Amino acid sequence: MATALHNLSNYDFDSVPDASNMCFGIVVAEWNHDITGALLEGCVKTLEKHGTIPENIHVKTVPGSFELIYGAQQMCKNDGFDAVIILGSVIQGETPHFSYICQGVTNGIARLNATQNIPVIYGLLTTLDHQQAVDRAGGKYGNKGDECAVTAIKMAKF
Ligand code: DLZ
Repeated sequence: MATALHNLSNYDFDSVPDASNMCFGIVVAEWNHDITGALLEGCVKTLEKHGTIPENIHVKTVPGSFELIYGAQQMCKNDGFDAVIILGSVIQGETPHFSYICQGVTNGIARLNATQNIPVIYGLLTTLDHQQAVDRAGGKYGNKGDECAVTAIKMAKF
């Protein structure tokens, strides 16, 4: 295993299984919609690139990242989905609110992964400012939405 993984970057975009028979649910937060919209675009484009048909990509929005937990839990009840992806962007402000939301969402999604029957992929950007989010939503560090799509396909095959 160690040898097989030796030359990979963080994300191996080359050995992604065929996703033409897969079905995904995506929950997206409306807060920081310029960022979450870009994450969604990358995610959908990457799922389709690997064969998923548009009819099998089901997108629902929630107001903020904290609601991603409930949204993902509801989607996990859908027998037809192979994986659920959450996409959100929390940007640090002047109060500790940032930490509470980040921790709440992280713990909530971790709990779903431990209790539900399908994987829930964690696409939450937690950044210190808006530019760091832009850099990770189609900017100089790529698009976390693409990475979530690849992760969802690989985990659906797990
Ligand atoms: C309240 C809030 C704040 C301050 N910041 C963000 C943010 O940066 N990103 C985000 O997705 N949501 C934020 N929210 C909204 C909360 O996630 C949530 O929607 C509300 O607290 C209502 O439960």
